[in-house]
Amino acid sequence: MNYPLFSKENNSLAKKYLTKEVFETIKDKKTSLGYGLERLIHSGLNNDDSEIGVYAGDKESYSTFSLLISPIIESYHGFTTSSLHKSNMNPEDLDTPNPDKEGMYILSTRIRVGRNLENMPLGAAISKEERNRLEAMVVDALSLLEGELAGEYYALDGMSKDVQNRLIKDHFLFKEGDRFLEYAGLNRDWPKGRGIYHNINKTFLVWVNEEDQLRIISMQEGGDIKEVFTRLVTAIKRMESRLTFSYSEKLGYITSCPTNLGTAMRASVHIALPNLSNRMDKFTAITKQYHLQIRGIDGEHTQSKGHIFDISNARRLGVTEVQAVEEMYHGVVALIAAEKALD
Ligand code: ADP
Ligand code: CIR
Repeated sequence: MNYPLFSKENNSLAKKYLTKEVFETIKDKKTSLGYGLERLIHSGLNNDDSEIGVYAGDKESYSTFSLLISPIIESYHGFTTSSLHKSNMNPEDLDTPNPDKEGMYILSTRIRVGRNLENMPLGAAISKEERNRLEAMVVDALSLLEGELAGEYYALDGMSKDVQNRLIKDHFLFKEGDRFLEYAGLNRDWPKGRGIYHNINKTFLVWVNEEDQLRIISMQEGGDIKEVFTRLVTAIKRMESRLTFSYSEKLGYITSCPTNLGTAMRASVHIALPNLSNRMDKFTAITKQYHLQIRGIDGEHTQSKGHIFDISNARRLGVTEVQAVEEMYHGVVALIAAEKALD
């Protein structure tokens, strides 16, 4: 492999940290599965608007290519990869009273985690057979869920376009044809092996074999963050009685994209901020101070509509799950106060 020519417009962390010196040291390395540098950076090299630009093919990618990935992780999460990551999923420790009791600003709250199974390649390097086997294992674990969490699994293969599009539009299902995932090899054999589980009310959902093998999601209308968190934790614990998730002491839960390592948790609200949306300087000063990420109404790489934004915690590694949710909470409290002050 020759030194890759990232375009001038490319501002990804992959480009930033793949210096000629780093390249010379890692260019011929491969993980036991045969995952190499070319595949690792393929998405970033071909999507000039990538912010990160790498996708791991397996847990080993993080150590084999640490010269490149560790600075990316440290830059994104603000956490050194030599420290230990800590987990805390105890809902009793979570202090997040509803920041919007009158329901003026927050439309809905959603918390998701990414998970991948131990001893399996990640999605970028998984085979069709392994992916199908994994889907069956997940469906089997989901059959344990009872009460409010009880639901059904719907395979993407065979789902009508109408149903699929409705689920996407209503924010329940992943979109199709994401170009970042496409170049990472994460969309191979689509739609086979992919699907969604949800309970009757669609307050608990699991995506299977998209960017990560599992995205476990709890969501509902309004701003009761604790209820959303508690439901998520209950479901994860139950699923863990049958599935072992890939985890490392330093990197936490192993995920395809380094931005999701650690808690792999993104806690978000859909929130209407008409005043702040006309004061982007103020808006971004607050999101920066509170380590928040702003996404559009249909998720990552989409635009806001009707002054509604998706506001979530940016950091996932080096904070516990409780802290990640509380980071989002404190930021949202500050945003609502700033919005009110502009009335
Ligand atoms: P992920 O959250 O898994 O990183 P996306 O950013 O693509 O992926 O979001 C997935 C879907 O979840 C999108 O349809 C998005 O609008 C929806 N979503 C995110 N946060 C919320 C929320 N607080 N309320 C309702 N839907 C949400
Ligand atoms: C990028 O580099 O901008 C994309 N590959 C997305 C990175 C963060 N998002 C993610 O993990 N879904």
